[in-house]
Amino acid sequence: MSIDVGTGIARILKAEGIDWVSTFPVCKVNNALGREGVPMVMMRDDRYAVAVADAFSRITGGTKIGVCTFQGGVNAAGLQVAFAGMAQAFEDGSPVLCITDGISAGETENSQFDVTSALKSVSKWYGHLDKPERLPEFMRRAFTMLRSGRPGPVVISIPNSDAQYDETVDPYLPVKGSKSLPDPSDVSGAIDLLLKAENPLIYAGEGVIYAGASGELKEFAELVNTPVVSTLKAKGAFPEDNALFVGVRGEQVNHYLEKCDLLFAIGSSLSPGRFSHGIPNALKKTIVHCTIDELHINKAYPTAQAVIGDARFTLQALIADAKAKGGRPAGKVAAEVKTVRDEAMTKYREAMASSDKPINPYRVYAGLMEALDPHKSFVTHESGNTRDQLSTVYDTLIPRGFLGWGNVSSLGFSFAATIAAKLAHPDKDCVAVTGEAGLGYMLGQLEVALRQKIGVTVVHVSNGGFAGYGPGFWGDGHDPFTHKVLGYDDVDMSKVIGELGYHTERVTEPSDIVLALRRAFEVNKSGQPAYIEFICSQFPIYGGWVGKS
Ligand SMILES: Cc1ncc(C[n+]2csc(CCOP(=O)(O)OP(=O)(O)O)c2C)c(N)n1
Ligand SMILES: [Mg+2]
Repeated sequence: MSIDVGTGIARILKAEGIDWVSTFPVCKVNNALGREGVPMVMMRDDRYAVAVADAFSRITGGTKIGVCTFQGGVNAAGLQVAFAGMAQAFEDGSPVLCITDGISAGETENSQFDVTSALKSVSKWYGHLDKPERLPEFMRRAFTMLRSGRPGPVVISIPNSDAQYDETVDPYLPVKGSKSLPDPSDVSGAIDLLLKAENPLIYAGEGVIYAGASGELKEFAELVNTPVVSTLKAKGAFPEDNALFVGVRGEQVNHYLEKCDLLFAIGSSLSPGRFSHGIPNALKKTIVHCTIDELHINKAYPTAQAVIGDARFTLQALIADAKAKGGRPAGKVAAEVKTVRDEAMTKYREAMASSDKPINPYRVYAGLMEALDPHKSFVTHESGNTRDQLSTVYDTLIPRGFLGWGNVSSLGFSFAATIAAKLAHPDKDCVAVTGEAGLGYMLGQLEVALRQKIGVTVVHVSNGGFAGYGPGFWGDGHDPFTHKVLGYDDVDMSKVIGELGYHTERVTEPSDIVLALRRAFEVNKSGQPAYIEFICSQFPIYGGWVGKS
């Protein structure tokens, strides 16, 4: 039977278990999605259309694929704005499917912006549907890539969504992702090195979360009695109340990265970026690198032993090999982790108990930890101090109880992430913690949560500027001319956002923090979003990243 490509896409998405698509108009397939009953979450700009779908894929660890549509073709206005979201998804390796209008035959080379080369630079695969009957082939390829190997965005561009094809010729059947097991001799070599090392350290990356391997990681770490550091994006991959958990950042992490003679990386590219650790004195250390992608081997550091495969299958094989070789004795490993961690955390724990006014931001984070059930909640940060501070102190007990993001951290993503988290887990309290800059990005999007009745909470650490950018007790600041905005003395954002229809509060008393948060989570239950403004001090103190040396 002959159908149009747009209808074919809608049916294929349904067959693939896609429950909704995020979008910003116009994209020509949207009408077919609507006609076929695929719900659309319409954001208020194209970057957020991508970001919500991207975040959904991250939060579900790729077990569900986020899908978005945006405007393309010769009038690629939407695509040019969406590009920011795509670049971010590509940078962070998120398996999101982006569908856009393609440039049709007879219209190529008409515009200045080169769509093909731009999209190729931010995707795992860019498929331009040059014949309507190839749609099943392209969609099979897209979903195979989204579910296999190293995660990354896939783009399908549709030059003519009205073009007809016969859907009975190549009937679409949903595709499965494939995973690979590591070479047993590599596994054995990795365990031999680990058991020989004096001070090994496990370095867990987001691949552990995508592989659903948190349980295996815990079993492995305990079997070989080795402390664990998680990357920002892997925060929560290892339970942070475990005796072997060192941290994401902070003096204790620096201590272990310096001290280790063997670094055992699992599910991380080991790329020394802006928001990750470098490995100090790497040339004097042994690096075992378990990764899904051979492009990461011998990338920034010489790899002593590579183990290539899916993180869960890899960990299962490592566990079996280490068990056969007797594991590692417990020794004083856990006791040392506790001592070093407690010492490093002392100043933050003091700040978390502070009764200062304006409120110390760490007291807000302590309030979040008190008001939220760590097994039934989702918290994410913004770019700026909220990232740096939360990733230093916020205890995460389950994978994606906290979403750390950003090899580069594009302001505004937290709101998209929180919307996606609530759509993925309607039973969880979902919170975005932001400063002024992130709030500025998300203001235009706030209407979406009201319209869609998505009960999320935005926590604003309101400190009147870009903390640490201007001069203060920490020094001169690196942007002394560009750090001030209208702050809480000038504008009452809780009134502004309250007028939109959010439940809002402005909190100045440290003792009100937990109660205000609880009230917000209560109204969230009925689908009303909340915004809580905490009048805070500028306190740009947090754990650092260890540089590559
Ligand atoms: C898209 C984008 N542009 C610029 C930046 C650089 N940047 C990072 S944080 C920040 C300001 C943060 O200030 P605020 O939101 O008030 O948080 P605070 O540091 O005060 O807690 C800026 C400009 C960025 N991360 N993302
Ligand atoms: Mg600020």
